[in-house]
Amino acid sequence: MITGITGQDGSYLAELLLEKGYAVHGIKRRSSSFNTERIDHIYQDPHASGGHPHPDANFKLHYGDLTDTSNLTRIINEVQPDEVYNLGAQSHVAVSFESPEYTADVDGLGTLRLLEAIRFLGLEKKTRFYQASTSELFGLVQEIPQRETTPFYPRSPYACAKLYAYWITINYRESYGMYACNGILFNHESPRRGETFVTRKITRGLANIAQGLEKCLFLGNMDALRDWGHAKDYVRMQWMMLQQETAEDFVIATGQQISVRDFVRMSAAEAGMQLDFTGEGIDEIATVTEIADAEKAPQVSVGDVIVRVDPRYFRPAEVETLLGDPAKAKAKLGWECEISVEEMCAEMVANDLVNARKHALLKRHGHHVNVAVE
Ligand code: NDP
Ligand code: GDR
Repeated sequence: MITGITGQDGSYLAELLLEKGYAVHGIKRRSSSFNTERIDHIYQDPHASGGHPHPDANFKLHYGDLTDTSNLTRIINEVQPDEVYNLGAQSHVAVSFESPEYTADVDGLGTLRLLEAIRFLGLEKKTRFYQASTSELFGLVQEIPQRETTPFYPRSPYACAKLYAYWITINYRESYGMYACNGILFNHESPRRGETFVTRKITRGLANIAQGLEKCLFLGNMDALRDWGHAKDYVRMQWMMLQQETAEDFVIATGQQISVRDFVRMSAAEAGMQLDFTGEGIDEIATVTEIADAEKAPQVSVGDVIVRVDPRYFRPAEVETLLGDPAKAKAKLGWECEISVEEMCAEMVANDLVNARKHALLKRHGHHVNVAVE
């Protein structure tokens, strides 16, 4: 059973588990518009054959919400899951400053609701539990690189909620002998990454600029340093963590970090443009110095300013630097990251260029194109 099945990680994890022959149950939220775009390709329409519905398709979705105890308890009772992956969350750090109480409810108490439902239903010896913990717990870092023993210093309502979830997971393991563990995952991205997280905002924004759909990308703190991996590598580790003899917590990271600015530079190169960064703080800009691939970037000229800073994207308290040490995961589980940040960036830009070309074509034919930015 996967909470957050409609999100980036939920979609990759569902694919992985289905490949392994699992029956996968996902919890999705009711939404006024479709929210299953990331999993539509694996969903088997029960009516697709035109005849009677197939009741035993391996992939089932249940309406639910991490704020709704009775709903979660009912679904867990129905499904009797062997493994629960709690990936559902209000996962945006900046948004957590706007909605701190909701974030605490979903990300903190939501975890307790699942653990307590498992215990209440007498499943504590059957159901294994994975908690999506985060490098945001390290916040104002106390040690470089960060490992399982590094003290936490959360810097946002999101991180504070996830701190509660981290400890309540350990508490249920120690109190009730549950197989419950935390994956302390550093940032991981992909073409399925939400459009308002910085990597996807950059790859999508630059692809749109290259194809003439936008003029300029506005970002916040370009000095922030992150340890970025690929979501596919990280969901493999989520599964591995539930297959051990005893439950333990693991840091999952690449061990390399780069700045937001360098991710912009790398993405621009993938989109056929070379950039020069000048100015400091809120006056920093990126100017195009060369068009290396005019087929990718037909709508951009040398001298165009295509990235600027907007202080609106600064956070009340920032996490400036994160760098993980995945040594324990490598030693104990043999896990290693297979996709580099350069390969991931290339995949993301290629995907966003395909989308941008489609949108540009529609626009040329007079259709309205939504290139919403945030
Ligand atoms: P996403 O934001 O892409 O997905 C979050 C999922 O949670 C979505 O399916 C969303 O539904 C669902 N959700 C949100 N609120 C609720 C709610 N109230 N009840 C039930 N479901 C809800 O996140 P990722 O896939 O990137 O991350 C997965 C998990 O890992 C999250 O818990 C995140 O905090 C954590 N994490 C992520 C990292 C990363 O770099 N990606 C790193 C470390 C931890 P909907 O689609 O309807 O919005
Ligand atoms: P993060 O990811 O906060 O690390 O949380 P995000 O991509 O939002 O920010 C990374 C860094 O980039 C800086 N930044 C901007 N961020 C956004 N979103 N938009 C901008 O315009 C912008 N400009 C600069 C940020 O200030 C920050 O320093 C992600 C989420 O997936 C969490 O759920 C997860 O727990 C952590 O990663 C690990």
